[in-house]
Amino acid sequence: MPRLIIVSNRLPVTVSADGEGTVVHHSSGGLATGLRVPHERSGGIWIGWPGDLSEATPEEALAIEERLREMNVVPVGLTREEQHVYYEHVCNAVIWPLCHDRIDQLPLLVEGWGVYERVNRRFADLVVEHYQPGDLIWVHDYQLMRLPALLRERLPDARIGFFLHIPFPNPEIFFALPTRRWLVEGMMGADLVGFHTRRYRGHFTAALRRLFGIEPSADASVLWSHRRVALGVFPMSVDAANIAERASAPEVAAERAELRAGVDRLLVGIDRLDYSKGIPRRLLAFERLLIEHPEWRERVRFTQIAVPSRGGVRAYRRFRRDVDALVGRINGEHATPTWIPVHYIYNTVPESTLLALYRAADVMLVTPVRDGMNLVAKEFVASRVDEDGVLVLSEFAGAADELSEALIVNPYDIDGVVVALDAALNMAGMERRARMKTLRAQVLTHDVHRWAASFLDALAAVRRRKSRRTSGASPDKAVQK
Ligand code: GDG
Repeated sequence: MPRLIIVSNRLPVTVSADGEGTVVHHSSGGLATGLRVPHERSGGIWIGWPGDLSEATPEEALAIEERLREMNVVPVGLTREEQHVYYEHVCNAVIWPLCHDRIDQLPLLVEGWGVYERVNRRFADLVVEHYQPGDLIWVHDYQLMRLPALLRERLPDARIGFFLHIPFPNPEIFFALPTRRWLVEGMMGADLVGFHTRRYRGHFTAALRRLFGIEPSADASVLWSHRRVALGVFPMSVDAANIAERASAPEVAAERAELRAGVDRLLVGIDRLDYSKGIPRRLLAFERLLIEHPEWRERVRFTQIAVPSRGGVRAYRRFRRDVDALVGRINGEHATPTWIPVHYIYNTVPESTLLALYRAADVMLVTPVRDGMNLVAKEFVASRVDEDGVLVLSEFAGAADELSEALIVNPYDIDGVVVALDAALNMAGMERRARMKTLRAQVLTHDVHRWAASFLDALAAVRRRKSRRTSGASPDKAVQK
């Protein structure tokens, strides 16, 4: 197996230093889990930002560096200004909303691209410093869209892969970005560009056609500056067998029992508090269920975990206030002295509680208005070793392409969601099990290890070509700015 250089904005570690000591440990996110095996087995490195370490003393900083070296990870430093302009503004206030079709969330000033480029260059410097001929380089996500082209200039023969974890939007929306061409050129520095779904790849090829007048060939690759760039579809997934095992632990069963105490039916939602996840419409659908089907009053509870996210971005602060107000209004209008309909938790919960919630749910609500994949839906399915529980899933989550035995809904159609909720709550055991069996077969056979292996196999298969460099990575023909 060739050595692998993984590059992502955040490192797969959690580091804390507060002047009283340092703690560095592996994080458990989807990417960290999926790439741990190839990272360790290939003897490669992982390059990324370890988080804000400005509170660390010089001694602590040294201790952290030493620990990171042992873990084969290479930290990229970001100044406060870079965290603000590159990460909070360009990445999370501009590219993120655009790629989730939320052009209305854009700030008035769509700027900061010089800082975005500067940070991407800093990542490039570190990759070049550590690169050895024959290595595979795998760049992740929207924070590093310029990196493949910056690397191609300096490592013309390297095999470079890029995977986009969020949707690539319809060009009509993407073209609002003043830098649309420059970002696409950045991605095209790779040999293999991967998306979660065929739809996102289709949007990307439509953007290539309109910006540069190029068409993909039958094998979904395009010729770009004398190189062939493959455009692949790799739906990301979860460590399904491991989740199933952990969800079967006795502690999880005990916590599950506590969560169910005194509740006839439990609905669950688990999301970062992000406007792409569809939480307000989900709450309205739940409220409408209580109004139109009063038989569920005092019998159902809707537990919504909203994980604090991106508090440095104004749109997220505003969104939090809106959700707080909506939960307050619904509970205020519908609660009784012995029953509160919405159990809202603005916090992260420990992993065991997460698994217990998945196991306890009669109905899991995953209703984003747009989501690249959505791993929560797959984690829910993986955890249901009892083959029970109903998944209500938005057609606008990438996961809907694979999980067609879920009750698929349009999250904008609140009446339709109410019908699905009522159907889910009334579904007979036999149907629930039949659907869950099919869902589980899909998730267990298409797990995150298969995802990582299939991307890396495709990247390793890229033919190494002789260096026939052209400047930068622009195509020969341009039809539109
Ligand atoms: C992006 C794309 C794409 C959530 N709450 C808690 C907790 N979580 C964990 C879940 C899950 C992860 O966070 C969320 O993953 P998602 O995929 O649902 O969403 P994003 O964070 O938006 O991820 C998405 C993904 O990248 C991968 O490509 O699927 O479309 O937006 O793993 O379990 N974990 C714990 N406590 C919580 O309270 N421990």
